[in-house]
This record gives sequence, structure tokens and C-alpha cells, in this order.
Amino acid sequence: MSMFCYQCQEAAKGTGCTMRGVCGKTSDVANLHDLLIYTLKGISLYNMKARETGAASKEADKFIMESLFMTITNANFDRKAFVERIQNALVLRDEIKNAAAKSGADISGITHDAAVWSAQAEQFDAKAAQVGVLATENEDVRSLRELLTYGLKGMAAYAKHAYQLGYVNSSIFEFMEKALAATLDDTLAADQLVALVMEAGKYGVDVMALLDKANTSTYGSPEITKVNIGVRNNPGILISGHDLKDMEGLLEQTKGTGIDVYTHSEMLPAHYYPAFKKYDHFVGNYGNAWWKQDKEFESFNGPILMTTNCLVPPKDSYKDRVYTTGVVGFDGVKHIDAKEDGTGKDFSEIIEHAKKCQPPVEIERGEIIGGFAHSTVLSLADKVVDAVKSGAIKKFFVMAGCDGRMKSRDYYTEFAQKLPKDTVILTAGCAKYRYNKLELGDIGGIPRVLDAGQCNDSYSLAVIALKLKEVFQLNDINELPIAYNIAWYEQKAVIVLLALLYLGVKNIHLGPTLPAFLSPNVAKVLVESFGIGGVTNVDDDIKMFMGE
Ligand code: SF4
Ligand code: SF3
Repeated sequence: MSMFCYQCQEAAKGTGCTMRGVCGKTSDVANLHDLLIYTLKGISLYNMKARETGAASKEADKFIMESLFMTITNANFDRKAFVERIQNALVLRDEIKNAAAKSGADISGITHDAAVWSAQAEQFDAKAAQVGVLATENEDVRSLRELLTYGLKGMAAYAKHAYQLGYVNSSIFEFMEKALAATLDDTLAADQLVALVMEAGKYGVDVMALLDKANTSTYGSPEITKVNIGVRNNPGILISGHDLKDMEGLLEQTKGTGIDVYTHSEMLPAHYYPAFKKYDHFVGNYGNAWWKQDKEFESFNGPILMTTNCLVPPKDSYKDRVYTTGVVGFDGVKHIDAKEDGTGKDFSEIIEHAKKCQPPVEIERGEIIGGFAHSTVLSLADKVVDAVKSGAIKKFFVMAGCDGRMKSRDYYTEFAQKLPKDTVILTAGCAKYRYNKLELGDIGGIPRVLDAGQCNDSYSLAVIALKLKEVFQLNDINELPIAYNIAWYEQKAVIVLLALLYLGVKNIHLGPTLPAFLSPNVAKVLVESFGIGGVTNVDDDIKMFMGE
């Protein structure tokens, strides 16, 4: 075994990747991810102490947030980026230690190796091999520590998007540091770790609310929008990932250049925001969920900008057309950094590249509809409530989450197709590509697939549920006619799940498989306390959900 990672749904054999990631992550990079996380824990110990004397470092908050995000599945495969990060982490850790001491904080009790280790870059691999996931021997403690850590990774991703737009909630950073430090504490009992996992759910709600505010205050509230999935005859740039600030920068800089801009995968919901509708060259969405990029980037012909996960190791045939930015990285792929003077990012190289490329090859025609965030759905509330009262809508199915490569995910297409015609799917995240191009019709003008947006917009689905609970004057969110059949893949889905649990949602079904990082005992707690379940087959599951 040269690595161990089980943080995503595609973990090898359903237990963990041990030689190389199914995602393409090499063992040395996987181990450096672990070493970076370990070092963040040391930084957290000092920053928590520094906070007590008002000397907490904002730089540390940002560093921890970005570093957690870098280790999310399919974000960064670049060894050099991690070696540099760990070097910077060691310097930062010592600066915070000194600042904490200077401010009068008592740091004498901080003796954990994560807070004191040091090494030259050449020794990082050896150190990394000692501090990975398996260093925690008890499988239940390991399971809870990792569940918490993966929740933090998702939280960090959303916090970073909000941060980009100038929205910050320092209590989220405080919690991240407290939770990271707690994963070093061998004295914590399992129920204390469970309590921290639940608390992560609270901050999951907070961070998604913060990002919702950041996005809607900056770009307007999403509107019902038909998005073209065909192509035009100009060269194009394809933008993927979740970062709307990058989206804005690219649209501004491509104005009047003759270059069209298309979204891919999780960037599709950018079309729903009023602020982006004014760009005539923002023409549509190309392709599907992240895992089909090896074919779709090929036929797109133009350059591709990856603003966040999910990046698949690029094939040589199009690698020179891929650009990364933010936390994303891949060895040999050009990275666009933010300008040092703080004036944003310069995408001119990508634009010049696009001018030399052929227009995209058309792979489909038509349009998809979306923009059903909470503001839109709540503006239709009367219609929705009437449809429920009259029995025209019998049940809502929250099918948010992620898509992935596994053949077993055909389940979700079949599930959407076979659902009774008096049901409505509420979705968010890239899971929707399994059914958002099907002809599922509408109920009295309400489409049967309501797409709220990106995975973080699962928050919108929670807001809608809470509002319906109020309208129907129910005591418990679980009395609503809403079922949860969620597809997961990476760690943002983990924080979405924890947020839903925190809001009191029960009986969530997770598929296509349950996380490998849940030990049998931890899974038992989730089943007994929250009614979490897996999926079986479409026919039986629909019967179960419909209460037949
Ligand atoms: Fe394996 Fe997923 Fe970890 Fe990649 S992120 S190494 S596929 S468990
Ligand atoms: Fe998709 Fe990666 Fe998770 Fe944001 S793009 S939902 S998998």
C-alpha cells in the first residue's frame, strides 16, 4: 500500500484507493494532501490560542480554507503545488506561534507533533507516509475524524466562493480550526466527535446561506432560464467548476473579442443569474457532468478554464487547451494566478488561444431549463401550494448532489423516468445531468425537474422545505411530502448532507453506495438517529418512497 484515501464515492473496491486514485491522483500527491491537512491542524492549535488574546491570524483562516479546498476530490493533482503549500504552512505556523506567544497566549500546552514537526521538502514524502488516514488505528474514531474533515473540505469550498465575493463569516473559520484541532485529540470520546460532526452541519447551513447571499447580492436572484445546449459558429472558451467571480471576469474580458463563452457541468447555473444575461457572447452550456470531459473537451476545440473541481487528468490530445485557476492544478497545465495588485485575473492568454481554435463541434441541440432557486420557487408558492392541496403534486423528490462515472448511476436516470407523473424533482449540483435532458413534462406549468443551481444551492432546497413547513403549519420538516434520494461523490456532498441533518431532515437515502469512510458502527449511529439509508433498485425504492 503506497497511499490510502477513501474520501469520495469512487474509492477503489468501495473501501479505499491504495496504489493510485481512481480519480487519477498519484500516491505521492495523495500523501502530500494528508501532510498538508496534518500541518493545518498544527496551525489551528496555535490560531485558536491566538484567538483567545485577540491575535488570531486572518491569513491563517484564509490559508486553511484554501488548503482544505485544494485537497477536495478532482481539484489539484500538482505535486509541486503541494510541496510549496506545505513549506508555506510551516512558515505560517511558526509566525502564528510567535504572534500568539507575543500576545500573551499560553501556548505551553501545545506539544502535538502536528504543531512542532519540521522538515526539508525532500523529507516530506517520508513524513507524509506517517500521518495519513490510517494513522488513527481505531476504525470508529478514524471514521468520525474523516467524516468531520470531509465536511470541513466542503465547507471550505463554499466559504472560499463567498470570500471571493467579499463575504466572510469568521465563526466559520473558528469552527474549522476547532474541528481540525479536535481530530488530533485522542482524549475525545466517540460521542464528542459525533457532536462535532453535527455542529459541522450547523456551519454547513451557515456557509451555504453566506454563499447564497454573496451570489444573489452580487449577481441577482436566479431567474427561470432556458439554456441553449447547441453551439454557434465562433471559437469558444468553455468554463467549468463553481467560481462565479471567475465567470464574471471571463465574460467581461471576452466582450467584443468574437469569442463565445460556454459553461460546462457545475457552471451551468451561471446562466440563471441576471448579471450574466447581459453578455451576448454567453451562449450556452456544452456537454454534461464532469466525468464526460475527456470526450467533451476534445470536441469543444477551444480552451477550457477550470475554476474548481472537477478536473479529470487531461488527455494529451487536449491538455494544452486546459487552463486552471484558484485551487485547481495539474502538472504541465497552465495556471492563471490572481494579479498581485489585487485587480483580478488576466485571462488574455486564454482569449488569444481561443482565437486560433475552431468553433466547437455540436454534440446536441435543444435547451434545458433552470433557475428554480428559493426566490423563484417562493414567488410561485401559491401555485405550488395549490398543486399540493389539490393532489396534483403528490410528492417532491430532492435528488440533489453529484454525478459520477459508475454505471450504477444509471439508477438515477431510471428513477427520474419511473417516478409517478404527479411528483416533482428538486435538484442542485451536477447530479442533475442524469435526468435534466429527459422530457418529463410539467404539472400545471410547474416543470417536473426544478433545478436550483450548483451543489451549494441545495441550501435553496432547504429554504423551500422550511417555507413549505411554515405554509402548511407543520411542526416537523419530516411531515412534508418531500423524499430525499441524494447522489453523492465528493466532499461538498458531505457538508450538504450534514447541513440537512442539522436542519432535522430524516430518512435521507444516499447512493449509489454509502461512503467507504463510514465504519459499521458510525453507519449504525446515522441509521438509528437519522434514518439514513442506501438505495436498492428503482422499482422497490419508488414503492418505499411513495409509501406503497
Ligand atoms: Fe480514490 Fe476518491 Fe481518494 Fe481519488 S479522491 S484517491 S478516487 S477515494
Ligand atoms: Fe459535481 Fe464535482 Fe460534486 Fe458541485 S462538479 S457537484 S461532483
